[in-house]
Amino acid sequence: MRIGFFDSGLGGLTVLAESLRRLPAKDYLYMADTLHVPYGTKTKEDVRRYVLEAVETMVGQGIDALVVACNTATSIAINELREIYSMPIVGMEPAVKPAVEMNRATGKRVLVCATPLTLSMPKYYALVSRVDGNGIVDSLPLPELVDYCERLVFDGEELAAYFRRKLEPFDLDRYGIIVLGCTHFIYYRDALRRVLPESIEIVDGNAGTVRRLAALLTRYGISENDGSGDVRLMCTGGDPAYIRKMGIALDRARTL
Ligand code: DGN
Repeated sequence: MRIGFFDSGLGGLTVLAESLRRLPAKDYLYMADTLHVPYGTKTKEDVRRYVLEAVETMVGQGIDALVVACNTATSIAINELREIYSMPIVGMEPAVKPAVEMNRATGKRVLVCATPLTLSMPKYYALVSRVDGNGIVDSLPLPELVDYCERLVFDGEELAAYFRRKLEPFDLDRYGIIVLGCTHFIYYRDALRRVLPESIEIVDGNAGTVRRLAALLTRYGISENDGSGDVRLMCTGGDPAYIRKMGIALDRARTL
């Protein structure tokens, strides 16, 4: 029984790392759509096509469950994937609901960081209008962060300056939580921590996604312990240099 994880690039490895902690005995196939990364600045139609093609390739390699470890791909293609395939499928969703609930007592605002495409999709509007009755949620697109990640730049002064520039328009004392709504952004918890006031919490949806995966496997009658912990990394285009990069990023993700 093999679980497929899919992302445009290196971001979904942070979700895979969480799954390796929670479900270490499963077998995994991770696919990065290297030929088309980044998704967040492309059109909806193009991303839809890329996702369907990549998942078809993964299914051809043999997977029995799928985690769409990309918020952008989830908002565009998850419904269609569920119509096409009968296997368990889990997607990502920015952790806006828990963030709003956590902030209820303090009256502070929530800042959701994601790709421009995720933040412009009806799925995101629907989520925010469902959970944000008091209008405390603001959004910040950070497309350049995906590029930093794909270049394995996880730290340093250039990055700190980038964060300071992006956060400059916000009065951070009014915020209680920052939501990382893109799987590429999970690598930047520490770097963000260093430029944020200590009182701001940083949350993401990775643990929740893996909890949903485990619950879904149970519902499908699939045991948590029927694999050997094998991890296979693939990418569209099959560039061996990119596969090596994925290995480096996965090692890093496992330390987060
Ligand atoms: N990692 C993806 C996400 O969670 O939205 C998107 C990155 C990208 O391709 N822009």
